[in-house]
Amino acid sequence: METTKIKEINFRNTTFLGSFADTSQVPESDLPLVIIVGKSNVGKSSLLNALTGQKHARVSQTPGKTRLVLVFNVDNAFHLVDLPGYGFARTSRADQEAFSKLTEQFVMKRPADLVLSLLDGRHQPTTLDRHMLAYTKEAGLDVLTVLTKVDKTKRQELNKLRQSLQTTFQLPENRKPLAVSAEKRQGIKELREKIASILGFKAKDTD
Ligand SMILES: Nc1nc2c(ncn2[C@@H]2O[C@H](COP(=O)(O)OP(=O)(O)O)[C@@H](O)[C@H]2O)c(=O)[nH]1
Ligand SMILES: [Mg+2]
Repeated sequence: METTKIKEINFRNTTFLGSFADTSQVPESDLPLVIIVGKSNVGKSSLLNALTGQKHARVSQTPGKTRLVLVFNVDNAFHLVDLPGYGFARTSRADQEAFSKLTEQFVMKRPADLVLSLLDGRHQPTTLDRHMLAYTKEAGLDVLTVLTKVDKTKRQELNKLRQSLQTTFQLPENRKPLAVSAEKRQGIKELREKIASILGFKAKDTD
């Protein structure tokens, strides 16, 4: 009998495919699509860089600046998409709507196989966070919540937040919120493993 070897994704083998104004410009592909959503400044770019071990996405000092969809090819296993953040107070209403349209496109036109919904580990989710979670869930997308910047949160607070998220959004057992710190590289290995396993792969153990 032939043994089938499950592919081990090397997250560090990531290439930048390009930046695009909307989904119609994103190159067609049979690879699964993973999108990162979250409010401006929540740590999307930092997490993407920590996951892939490279300085790909720009970590901005000026939140709300990225308006393009950044697409990465992770080890020819999946496409990882960094979406513009939502809910930055100083962007205009039109900009905010453009952001949410982009997200909508990845829900309606090119449904993502997995949504990494980033939430600030220091606070309760904002109204927009709740909307985003409810929206992606209602659309039937597979959502994994990820709490960011947990180096700034006490363990007890973090556990409370995880528990309340799980109850409020009725997250299944296998979609418990993960806690990460891009800065301290906490939870990065676990997140890689989780993403890989959801897509039917394994994650290669790299730093
Ligand atoms: N303490 C801490 N700060 C972080 C972490 N991740 C990101 N940041 C900071 O949060 C700010 C926004 O990060 P960025 O990745 O640009 O967020 P984005 O707007 O969601 O892409 C930057 O000043 C980062 O240095 C983390 O894990 N811990
Ligand atoms: Mg960013």
